[in-house]
Amino acid sequence: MKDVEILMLSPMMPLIMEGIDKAFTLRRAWDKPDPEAYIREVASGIRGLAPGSHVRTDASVFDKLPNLEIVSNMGVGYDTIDAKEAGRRGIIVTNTPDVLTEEVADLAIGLLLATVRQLPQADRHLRDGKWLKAPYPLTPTLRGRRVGILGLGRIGKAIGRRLEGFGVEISYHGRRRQDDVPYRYEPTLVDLARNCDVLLCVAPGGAETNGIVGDEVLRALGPDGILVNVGRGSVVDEPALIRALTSKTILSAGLDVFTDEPRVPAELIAMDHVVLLPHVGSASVETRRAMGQLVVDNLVSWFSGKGPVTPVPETPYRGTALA
Ligand code: NAP
Ligand code: 8YV
Repeated sequence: MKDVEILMLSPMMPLIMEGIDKAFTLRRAWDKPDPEAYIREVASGIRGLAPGSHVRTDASVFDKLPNLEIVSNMGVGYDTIDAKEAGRRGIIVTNTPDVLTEEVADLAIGLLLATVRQLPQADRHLRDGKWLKAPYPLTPTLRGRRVGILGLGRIGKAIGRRLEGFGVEISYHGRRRQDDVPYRYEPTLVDLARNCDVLLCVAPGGAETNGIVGDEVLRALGPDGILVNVGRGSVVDEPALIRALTSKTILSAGLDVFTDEPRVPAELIAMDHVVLLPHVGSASVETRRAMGQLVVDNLVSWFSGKGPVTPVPETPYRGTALA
C-alpha cells in the first residue's frame, strides 16, 4: 500500500509514525517550512489523514483534500473533528475506543481520591518540611459521599464499577436513561448536581455539552461539593468554575482537562485546594501504545478493503460504502 498517501498534520507518537511510514507513504506537514504550501502540493494524492491529537479537522481541511477517504483520530474523543461534515462527504472517521477505557477509569478514581483527601497537598506539606512542625490538616472524606456521573458511557460505566467497591451511592445523567445499570438516573444535570456530593464528568466535548457545567449546576452541587472532570474541559464553564472555587460555592475540584489546553488559567494554578493534571487520563505507555496501534490498524484495514476497525457513529460503515 505504499502508493497510498497519508497526511499527518502534527507530530504523533513514534509507533504511529513508524506504522504509517511502513505501510503507506507518509506526508508530514508539520516539519515543512510552509505547511500550508506543502499540503496544497500533495493534496490531490492524499487519501488518508492522521491529524494528530486534538487538531481541528473540519470542512476547511476536507476542502483541501479532494480525495480524502478516512480520518484516523488518536483518542476516543473526536470533538475536534467535524464528523457530521465528514459523513456528509462520505469520509470515514475512526477513533480509539475501548483500549483506553479501564486506564481512564483508573485515573478518574485516582484523581477523585487525590482531590477529596488532598494527596498532592499533603505530599507538598511533607516535602516543604512542614510536617516537622505540624501534621497535615484533616481532610474531607469519600465515606458517605454520593457520586454523580455525567456521561455514563464506556468510561463512565468503568468508573461506576470501581465506585461500587467504595460503597458510595452512584447516580448518573445523560440524554437517555439506561435500564441495565444499577444506578439512579437523574433526568437533568442540575438534578444530578443537587443530589450528589461529587460530580464526576466524563462526557464528550462538542456543541451539545459546551459549558453545561456552569453557575447553576455548580450552585446545585453546593458548598461541600467536589467537581472532577476527566472528559473535556469544554464541558465546564471554566470562568464559572473559577468563581465557584473562589467564592466557596463548591468545596474543590480535580481536573484532568481544560478548555484551552495546554494553557491553564492562572487562577486555577494559584488555588491550593484544587488538583490539576495535564490531560493524562490515558497516558500510560501500554494504553497509548494500544491507541496508537488502533490509529494505524484503522488505516491499514480500510486500505486493505476490509473497512474501518472503529468508525465513529456519525460515519457508520457497512460493506462497500458508508451506511
Ligand atoms: P462514550 O462511551 O461514547 O460515552 C459518552 C457518554 O456521554 C454516554 O454515556 C452519553 O450518554 C453521554 N453523553 C453524550 N452526549 C451527552 C450530552 N449532550 N449530555 C449528557 N451526556 C452526554 O465515550 P467514552 O469512551 O466513555 O469517552 C467519554 C469521553 O471521555 C470522550 O469523549 C473524551 O472526551 C473523554 N476522554 C478523556 C480522556 C482523558 O485523557 N482525560 C481519555 C479518554 C476519553 P447519552 O448518549 O445517554 O447522552
Ligand atoms: C488523549 C483523550 O488525550 O482519548 C481521548 O479522548 O482525551 C486522551 O486519550 C488524546 O485524545 C490522545 O492523545
